[in-house]
Amino acid sequence: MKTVVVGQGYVGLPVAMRAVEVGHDVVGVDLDVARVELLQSGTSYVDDISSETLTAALAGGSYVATMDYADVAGFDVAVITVPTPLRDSLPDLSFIEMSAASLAPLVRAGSTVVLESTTYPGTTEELLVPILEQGSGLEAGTDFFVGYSPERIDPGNKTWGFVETPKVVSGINDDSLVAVQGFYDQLVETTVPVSGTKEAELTKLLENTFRHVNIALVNELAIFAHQLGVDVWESIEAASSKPFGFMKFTPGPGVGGHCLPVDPSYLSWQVRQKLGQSFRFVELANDVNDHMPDHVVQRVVAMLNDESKAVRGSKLLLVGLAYKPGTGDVREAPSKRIIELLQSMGAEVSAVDGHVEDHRWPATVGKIEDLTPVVADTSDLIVVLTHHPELSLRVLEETPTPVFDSRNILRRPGVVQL
Ligand code: SAJ
Repeated sequence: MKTVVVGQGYVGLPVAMRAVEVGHDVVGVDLDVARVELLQSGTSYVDDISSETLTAALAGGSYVATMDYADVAGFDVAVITVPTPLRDSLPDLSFIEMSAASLAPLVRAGSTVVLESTTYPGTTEELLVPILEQGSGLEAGTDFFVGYSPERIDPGNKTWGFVETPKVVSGINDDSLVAVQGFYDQLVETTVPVSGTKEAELTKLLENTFRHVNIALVNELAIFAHQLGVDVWESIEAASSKPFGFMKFTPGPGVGGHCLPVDPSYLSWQVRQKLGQSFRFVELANDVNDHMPDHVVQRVVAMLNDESKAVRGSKLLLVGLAYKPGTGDVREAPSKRIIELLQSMGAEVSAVDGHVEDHRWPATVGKIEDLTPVVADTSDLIVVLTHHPELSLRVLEETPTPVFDSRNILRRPGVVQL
């Protein structure tokens, strides 16, 4: 079986490698020449895929990385795993459109095309199908099959990898569902069929909107609990003792990454576009989460003020820039807005984060290689934003420098919690 995976990022490459593992001939397509060159050289840039796995796939002749759709000809199944970002706060489906237009002429009778990218309900049937039909001259659902299966890749998750995570599958009609489910049944342990592609598209948006809204809830709770003099962290921990009907979320300096700050807005955009109504939960969650960096800065200013220090000229040390622990990904990370605000007030900002590579490091922020006692003691204030697993807390436990802890990892006098 010849499988094509369009988009070789943190979602597409694991799909491609799994297809290789189950015996498919796989073509990985990406429009980023640097990525294709790295893949062709056997160098993986995706945390969950080792270069050894990639090299073995290349050596075995069952994987090719390319920018050239000529290599795609004769495919049986094509999986589209391209980004669906926001552009000026609006959904940007251009990568799906370009991929579909490139695939369409190569669709044959009996082919299957599956979309995995996160998008609003209706995209598969209203955007993808017409492009494929127009470019192939064939009829979707009859001559070839089309479906939607949301990605659930959680980078770095050692428990729930691609194979172990149940995969929701759908088709534009029954024959398409059979084709799509048949494909994924070869790759993953469990497939979860739903009646239509719109239900599958909504499933993914529900999963991430659920998180986004609940994170916003505890963020707003944290703001009010602080003003009320109540320890919200202790209450969240206590609520977590409830063995049913509760799911723990924790406050933070904001919501980063390529999923949560983006996906729910696809839902609220569609509701506004198609129904002329506002999806208030999403818009409120966006507002609360987007303003957490401003709240962190307000708390930092108050702590400096308690020390009779102005922000201007203060040496501030940020611990953690990435959007969550264990990754060097700084996309939409709260640290970006926090840095902007602090530097606009004249603070001298440096940071320590061993996960963030140089090419992703903010140009105006001093890079601290190692969190030593001297570094901590010579700062005017320390702000904990992300708690990477390997971060040694000893220096933070022992320094006399005040610490603003947005992740509740320290409990001692002189440390102020979010
Ligand atoms: N965050 C909080 N409090 C929380 C949880 C998260 O402030 O209680 C913040 C994080 O610090 C981060 C942001 O929210 O800045 C997003 O965190 P996340 O844990 O949701 O991590 P993501 O963005 O990598 O989300 C991915 C999603 N996976 C996919 O979209 C396939 C999400 O659906 C997963 O549930 C999530 O990983 C996961 O479970 O780790």
